Amino acid sequence: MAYLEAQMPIKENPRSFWPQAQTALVFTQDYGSKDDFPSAKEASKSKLRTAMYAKGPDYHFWFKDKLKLISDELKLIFPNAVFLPFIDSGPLLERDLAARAGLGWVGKNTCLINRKKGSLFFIGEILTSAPVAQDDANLNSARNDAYSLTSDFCGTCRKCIEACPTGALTKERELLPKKCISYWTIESKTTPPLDLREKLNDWFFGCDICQTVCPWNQKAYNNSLEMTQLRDLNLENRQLLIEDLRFILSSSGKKLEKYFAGTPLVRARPFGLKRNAIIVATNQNLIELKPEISVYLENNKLSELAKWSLSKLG
Ligand code: B12
Ligand code: SF4
Ligand code: SF4
Repeated sequence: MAYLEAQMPIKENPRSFWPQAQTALVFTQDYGSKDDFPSAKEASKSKLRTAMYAKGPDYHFWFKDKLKLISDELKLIFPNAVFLPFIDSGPLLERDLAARAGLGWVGKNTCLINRKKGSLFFIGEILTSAPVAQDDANLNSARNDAYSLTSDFCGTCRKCIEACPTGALTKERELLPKKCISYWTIESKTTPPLDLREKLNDWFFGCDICQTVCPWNQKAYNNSLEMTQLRDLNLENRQLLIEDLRFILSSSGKKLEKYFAGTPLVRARPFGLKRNAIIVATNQNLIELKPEISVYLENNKLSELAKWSLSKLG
């Protein structure tokens, strides 16, 4: 993630790149209930354990489209102003902007948390040259509201830090990406170090643990969020998981790209999907997949992982 460092000067001062930016309008958008998305219904049949945000279509498109629509409406009202929508990939500190907009506080798990909504939402923003017109009295009361909203409501709780299986939350509000399951299953272009592999458990793409253990999310979702570290599969689900993983291990890169097109999972690319499949199969002790994994003994980038896996599977 070298881009994070390269983008730092713009993140520190967005106006250095967009001198016309006067205001940031900050939005949050729930991941969406699975039923909202026909393709997500398909995905929910899968037994691959993916982070909740990745169960629907790729938010980079649908959330950006929504921000574009709002920008178009605003342009009608402020024809001389510039409106620039961003979601995720822009060089902006989105959680920081959202906290400053009064949408929540940065929790000890480093996520932006809202007292009513929890943290299971995306953040997007529109930078604009239009100054927000407010008289002094309104501005002061808005500021007061924002400050009371952004107070830290973590208190003495440390559930997220204690539950993180890899110790990625090294201290309050500090995350070491190189230990985070989300990094190793989504962003990384290599295989994880030996000491982390078993800790990745059955996470195929992303990780939700430090959010699902959070009382603010349990409250927002009426205590319905799954919190298990490693799923205990019944026979039927075990068989279904084997089929999902077999498909990934035995499909060509092109086939996988086509299959996952339009979902967040394409970001891991075929290499990442196959790497993740080998790790999940090993951690779930799916010995039935040994023939499919053996094929990767000859693969430049995955042979060491395949060897590790086969030695574990016996
Ligand atoms: C790189 C990245 C990752 C990396 C590294 C994460 C990291 N901590 O930096 C990895 C791959 C590990 C990752 C994981 C996840 N990510 Co991510 N990620 C990003 C991305 C693209 C950049 C983050 C960044 O700039 N990091 C660099 C450091 C310097 O910035 P920072 O950690 O944000 O810290 C700043 C602020 O937090 C602030 N801050 C810190 N403490 C405090 C305290 C106070 C009081 C205030 C005001 C500010 C403040 O100051 C810090 C320095 O400026 C953002 C999108 C974006 N453009 O912001 C999404 C983003 C942060 N990710 C998001 C999500 C959903 C996730 C996952 C939940 C996905 C998953 N389920 O697997 C996990 C969560 C892991 C976790 N516990 O945070 C959402 C967060 C939504 C939310 N409610 O908070 C974002 C905003 C994407 C989006 N547009 O919705 N992610
Ligand atoms: S996403 Fe998972 S691995 Fe990353 S900090 Fe949270 S609990 Fe730890
Ligand atoms: S689990 Fe507890 S400490 Fe962690 S973010 Fe939620 S409230 Fe804060």
